[in-house]
Amino acid sequence: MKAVEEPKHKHGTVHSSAAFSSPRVIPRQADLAQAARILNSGQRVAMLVGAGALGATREIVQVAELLGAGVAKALLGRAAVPDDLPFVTGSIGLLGTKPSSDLMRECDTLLMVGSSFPYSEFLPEEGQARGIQIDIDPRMLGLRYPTEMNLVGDSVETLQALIPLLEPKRDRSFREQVESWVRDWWKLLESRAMTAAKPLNPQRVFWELSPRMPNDTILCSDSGSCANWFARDLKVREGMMASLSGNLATMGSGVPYAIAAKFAFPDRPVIAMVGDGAMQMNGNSELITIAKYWREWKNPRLIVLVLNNGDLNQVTWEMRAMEGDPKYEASQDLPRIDYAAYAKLIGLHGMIVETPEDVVKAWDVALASNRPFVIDAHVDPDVPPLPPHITFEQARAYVSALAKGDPDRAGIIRQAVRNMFPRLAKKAE
Ligand SMILES: Cc1ncc(C[n+]2csc(CCOP(=O)(O)OP(=O)(O)O)c2C)c(N)n1
Repeated sequence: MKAVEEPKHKHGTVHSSAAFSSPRVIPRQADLAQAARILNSGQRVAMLVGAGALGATREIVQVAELLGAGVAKALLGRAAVPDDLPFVTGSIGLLGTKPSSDLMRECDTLLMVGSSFPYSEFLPEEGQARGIQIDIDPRMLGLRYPTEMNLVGDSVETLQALIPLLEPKRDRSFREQVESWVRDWWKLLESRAMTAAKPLNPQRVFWELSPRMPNDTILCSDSGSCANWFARDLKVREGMMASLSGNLATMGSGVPYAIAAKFAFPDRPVIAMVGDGAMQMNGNSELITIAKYWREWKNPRLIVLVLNNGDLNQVTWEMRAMEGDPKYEASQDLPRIDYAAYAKLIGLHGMIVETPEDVVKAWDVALASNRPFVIDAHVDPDVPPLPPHITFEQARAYVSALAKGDPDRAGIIRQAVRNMFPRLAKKAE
């Protein structure tokens, strides 16, 4: 017997179905063969992978191995391939890495998989590279780069069908070049993270997290300056998940994303990275949501890292770099709040962090906590979220912002000197 009486067919009623079985979408063999010919004839192959490649880790790695390619990642594909592989160049774009930028500048062939990354200045010049794109959504094909081969297909199945057609590249010199860029970049990031700041360098907070994250961690970033450090400094490993508001870049998404992650995966640790502006917008209220539900989660570990810098910092830097405008305190300054005390007030745990030693302790304590934890990190707003290749116009804009009387100019100059000449700065202190 049916539990619910079905409505009778009559004019104005619509009787629909919820049955779904995902289709098998793979390109024609002739198109795969043409794509393989292009990839086989390339000497310097770059891959760019996005959210559509998240389930295709094994296939991406196999293709990269065969082709001696470097792999760059769009932000939403942050977890598509792990960062501990020597040929993974990391994020691309304004929040991206130098090796990703070099990879795109030096390649002669580009294979894009499941990515809608739009910023053309970070993609190869027209005529420089022959392009191939794979996407399950035909509307995305050829939209970002004048690709000569566009394949509609599921990333896993399409790559699996392509792999037998690929010839292993004998000449590994480009791969070696990519790996040396990647090695140098990680060293540079480490030295930037270890640079002193007042009171704390935000890059240090992210740097210390990488080796401490459990294997099944889910990372959720907000859209402030944390997005830079999330994109560059964290070493995402296989099995982790990582996301942020990739298309809209909306503030205030970090804590709600983390709550959603806990409901979807209550047994996995979740870490949200959020600015103080976003906490004041909605993050603090969402802590109340966490306080209401955390006892229902099998694993109570949910950490909210607050980058407490008293500033709407990402936009302060954008105004300096893009408009040449000094910081406008009336709109950029934020009231100081004690986020750790607020967490305790509503029954969570929390800790203020002001020194590098505190950072290590805070991650260890938070990751072992038996309830959600807020790390209130007092970070320096004068640490610049430098783009991978600072352009002449951006450098000129910074200088003109300072010349126009930026209230933070002393701190910015001190921090710039420390970043560029770390040994010299140490001696002077
Ligand atoms: C809803 C929304 N409003 C405004 C912006 C523009 N915006 C991007 S980052 C940012 C400042 C973020 O400040 P905060 O959360 O304190 O992080 P910080 O950059 O200081 O680390 C602003 C205003 C946005 N992306 N989304």
